[in-house]
Amino acid sequence: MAQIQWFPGHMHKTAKEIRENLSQVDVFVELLDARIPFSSDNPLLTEILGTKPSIRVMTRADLADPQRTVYWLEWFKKNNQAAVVAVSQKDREKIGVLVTQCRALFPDSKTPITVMVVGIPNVGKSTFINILAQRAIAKTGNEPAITKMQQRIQLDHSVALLDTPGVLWPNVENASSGFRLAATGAIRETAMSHADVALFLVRFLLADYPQLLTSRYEFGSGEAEPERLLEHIGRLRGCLKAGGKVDTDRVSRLLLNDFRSGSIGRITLEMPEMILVEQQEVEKLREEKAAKKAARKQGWKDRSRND
Ligand SMILES: Nc1nc2c(ncn2[C@@H]2O[C@H](COP(=O)(O)OP(=O)(O)OP(=O)(O)O)[C@@H](O)[C@H]2O)c(=O)[nH]1
Ligand SMILES: [Mg+2]
Repeated sequence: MAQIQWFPGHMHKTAKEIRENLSQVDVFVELLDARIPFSSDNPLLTEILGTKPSIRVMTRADLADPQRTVYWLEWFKKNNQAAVVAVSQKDREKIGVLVTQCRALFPDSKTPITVMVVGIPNVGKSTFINILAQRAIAKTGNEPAITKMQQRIQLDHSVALLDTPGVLWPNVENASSGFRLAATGAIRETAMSHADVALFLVRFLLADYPQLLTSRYEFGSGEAEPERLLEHIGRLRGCLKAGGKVDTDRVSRLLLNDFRSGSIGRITLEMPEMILVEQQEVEKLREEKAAKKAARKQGWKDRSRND
């Protein structure tokens, strides 16, 4: 499976700035996407934040499968992760409480505390800040890389918020994670093939949410195969090219938009057990790569000895 990679210059800059400003930040609020709790958990950010106090919040709970969200919350708890809660942009009160909790970590502080909001692109950082500020102070938008630089927002006399641009990581080793990040909208559209991402999504939905697919796109058993189903949706929705052939790019974009807006239903793309299997595969690939590299190196040594 081809890997999707997207790590533009401003992300390098953001990661560097977060590192440099670490001493000025009191608490981090790290946002995860409830539809991809693992793939939205950026190891680069985890490494940068180190042992600084942080609260982790799953956003877009309104789009995620509620049962799976409960499962993930339990899993995070069992695995001793920093406090994780699930919210949607409608949960204004719940989001407000989070800031009170941040502030409570520093009961003796005479100066305002600084809370930096971090996370992958498009996860809802600026929306989260606007909810707290009760006004549209940070620019938001339904695509990644809307926020391009840090922005400080003084919430009241006791808390200042820092909005940051989204950060991915330079090398998403788990190819499936790359596809899930693309499906949820964390990766710039130009960095991926819509058809590849749509086929990945259809394959997953056929396995995990067949009933949602059936009720949205009315199809029979003859179409229950990813390529044929995409073709069927294309015909159903009139995504056709001149000559009547299905426009694969158009139908792929339609499917991705349906998924992102929640029109197919509430869907969570990953579960802890599935990630465990994937991680083992990633580890295997990593070992194979290392063995190949070592063999190449040995080959060079042997050749130079014989020269
Ligand atoms: N359904 C739903 N949509 C949300 C939620 N939170 C944010 N959004 C939407 O997600 C999109 C991205 O939100 P932003 O706040 O711009 O995301 P961001 O993390 O600041 O994005 P970048 O600055 O580009 O990294 C917007 O269209 C929001 O309306 C949520 O809880 N539920
Ligand atoms: Mg933003």
